[in-house]
Amino acid sequence: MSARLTGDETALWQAAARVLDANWTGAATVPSPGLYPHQWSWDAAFVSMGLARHRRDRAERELLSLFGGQWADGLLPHIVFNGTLARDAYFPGPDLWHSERQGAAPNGVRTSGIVHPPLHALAALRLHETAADIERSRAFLRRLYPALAAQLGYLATCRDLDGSGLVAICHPWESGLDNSPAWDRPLGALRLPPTAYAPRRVPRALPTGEDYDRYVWLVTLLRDAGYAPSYLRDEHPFAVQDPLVNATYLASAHALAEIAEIVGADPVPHRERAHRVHYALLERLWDGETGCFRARDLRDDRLLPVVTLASFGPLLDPELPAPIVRNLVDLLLSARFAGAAGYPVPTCDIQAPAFDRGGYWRGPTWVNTNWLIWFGSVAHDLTVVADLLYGSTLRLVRQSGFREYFDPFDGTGRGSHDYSWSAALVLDLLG
Ligand code: 9WN
Repeated sequence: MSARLTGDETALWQAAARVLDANWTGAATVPSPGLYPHQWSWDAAFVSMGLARHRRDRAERELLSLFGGQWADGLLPHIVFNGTLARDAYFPGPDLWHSERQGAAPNGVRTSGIVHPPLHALAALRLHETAADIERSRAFLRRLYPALAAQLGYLATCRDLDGSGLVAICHPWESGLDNSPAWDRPLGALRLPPTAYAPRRVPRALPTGEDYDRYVWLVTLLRDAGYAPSYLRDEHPFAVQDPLVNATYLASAHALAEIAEIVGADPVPHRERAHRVHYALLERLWDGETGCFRARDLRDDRLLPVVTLASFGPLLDPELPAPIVRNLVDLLLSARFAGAAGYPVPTCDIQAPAFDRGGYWRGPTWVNTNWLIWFGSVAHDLTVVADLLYGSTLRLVRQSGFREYFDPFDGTGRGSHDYSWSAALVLDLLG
């Protein structure tokens, strides 16, 4: 804990640390007690950055434990299941994915077969930047470097479906923003067989019913095709290039170049990859007419209509051209986002018909997405935006606790209590 914290900040810091302690299983951190009992990939990246400020040893173990679920082809699964729990502790559990039938999956641990936003190299570099013992930290990076390189290598080889340099998600869960209104059109275009795929009683508020059937049906398609890259490229009905996912990919490629330098490896391929993504983001996902980034549906090669906070993801690109940065700041501060929300940044354009202030990833404000936009704003010296997000995020947790998500107008807490990334990223913000 930093010595310069005020009394109030110290109390908040200690409360956040208590959440992380309670959610630590001995090897990793669960996203929240009860609802999410396994380890999730982008959660682990966020959580490790918070643990770095509190329990450095656990920050390293968090990432190592996640990478213990990595497949031989580099795929880093979005869930690594805790094998000591009942198989129905969470739906969809290991029996839906059947990773154990895949030759590339690790032995002894069951996982999902899809990915999450690849934030891990960025997180590993942040761990290094905040390390007290640099030698130990360097040794940790040396150990993790091949796994991080393999993770980005998998994405470049198996998820660059159109050869543009951008990676595609093949399931809404891969975006981390499960029921974002951005996915309504591609999900609506699926020709779902007349079968109920998901249990009717999924233990959560949203999303349920038909959406959940679509999610589970997509998993069965991926699983039955053995998660094969050729199937993903040529046949799978859901393939979307998302600006936020690609921005995290770009930021991690830059971070990996820095890590390569620290561990004595070659940084050039990672920088080249980041530059390719930079150009492809501008060419494929920037909509100059409306001044925002949008996701592209690869199955009909059209940009998707709804503007969500994923549009601000490319602020994570340190080379984003100044006029585009200005456009994004105008959009962020307008009545469509922060201008109308007392607690920005809402997940969806407030003026869009799909906006739903309580609807999970369809309107509420989340600590992790605020952190990403804050982090990008700091790198671009956007002091007004960075200060706004820093202040409003801390106000949210002071008012409502470390909730899963929040009402963007009045800050009411929603979803799970004691949510790990909400606590972890507050530790990172407080520094
Ligand atoms: C599906 C764990 C995860 C987060 C996602 C969030 C939610 C799972 C679910 O929980 O997804 O992977 O059951 O809805 O959308 O971002 O990583 O916290």
